[in-house]
Amino acid sequence: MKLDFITLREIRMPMLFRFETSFGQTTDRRIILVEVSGEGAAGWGEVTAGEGPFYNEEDTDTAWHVLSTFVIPKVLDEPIQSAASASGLWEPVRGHRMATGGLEAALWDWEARLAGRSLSSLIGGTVREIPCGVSIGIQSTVEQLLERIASELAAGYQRIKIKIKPGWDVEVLDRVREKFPRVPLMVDANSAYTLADRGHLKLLDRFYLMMIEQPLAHDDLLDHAKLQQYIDTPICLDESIRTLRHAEQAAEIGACRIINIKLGRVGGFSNARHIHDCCRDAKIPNWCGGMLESGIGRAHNVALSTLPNFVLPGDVAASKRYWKRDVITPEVEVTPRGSIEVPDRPGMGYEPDTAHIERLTIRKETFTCRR
Ligand code: OSB
Ligand code: MG
Repeated sequence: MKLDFITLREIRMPMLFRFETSFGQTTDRRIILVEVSGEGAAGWGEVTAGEGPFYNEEDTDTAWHVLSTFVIPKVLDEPIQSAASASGLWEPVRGHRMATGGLEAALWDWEARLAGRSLSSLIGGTVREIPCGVSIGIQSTVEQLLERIASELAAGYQRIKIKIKPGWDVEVLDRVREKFPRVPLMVDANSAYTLADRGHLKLLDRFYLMMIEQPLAHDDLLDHAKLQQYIDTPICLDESIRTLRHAEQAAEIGACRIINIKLGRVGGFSNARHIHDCCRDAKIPNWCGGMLESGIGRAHNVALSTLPNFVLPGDVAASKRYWKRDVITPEVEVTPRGSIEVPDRPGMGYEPDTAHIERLTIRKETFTCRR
């Protein structure tokens, strides 16, 4: 496959709501979009890094720096056999997986378009309609949270995830379960607790949650294994699973019963597939996590969610939950059943709205192949 150029764009997108987690708040996204172009087709990817290094070590500016300085020059210098093998080109780069994952995803979209196939089928996806859940941030009051839950359920979403932190957990869940005793419910702590809180976390067992996501440190496996021994609620790991090795080790020591896979966190589709296969063999169910993506990243999440071990509803929701106007056409829509019908058009199955993207762009750089 012959690339002609790669373009990085930073776009700014104001969110429709403030999203609060145990590690911070987001209202305005700064998103890097990666466009790869050659052989008469273009592919698009999204870097899912946050505005600051609080979910993981990356942020929008580190991703721009690493891509433009170390990764893109290499990719334009060497021939590319396939998207599946492309990550070998930047193998010497340690970490920075959201940066490289955005480029890798663009190469997959490009390859799928060149082959006239859907991205879902190219990665080996089989599911035609994916189940959707929503992630609801920490609210100012419990009443507000209860209202948000009611409106998401009315929109059809199949499960509710609420963010928790010390001081916003047991009492809040008491109120949620009082009002919604039967709703499929889970919580995400984004590493807000330590193993010393195990007695407190044990109190969550009475809410028969589907899972508790990432209760302990972002880079820990061992304490999660100890906690999983102590509580009945299944632990789902998010932040802690960055490589295939982490998934293998988590399975081996029983650090979790569920793993959420995020394309950026693991550095793209190739790594995501390896982790997926490991989880399938270890009988650990997967679901697709979200990073408040624009339509480009959202479209990639839809494709990823079609792999067969993605059996639980993901945090992949409709464009209109996040944005006044998304950067793709059509926008990602959710059925009244709370699902997304997977497009079978070529590539990611949604077209980048380049005119709108251009209006949102605050920085742009094109790197041309000189071979
Ligand atoms: O931990 O899953 C998370 C958003 C930003 C950073 C981390 C997380 C999240 C979400 C939102 O939960 C998921 C979404 O709706 O995109
Ligand atoms: Mg999470």
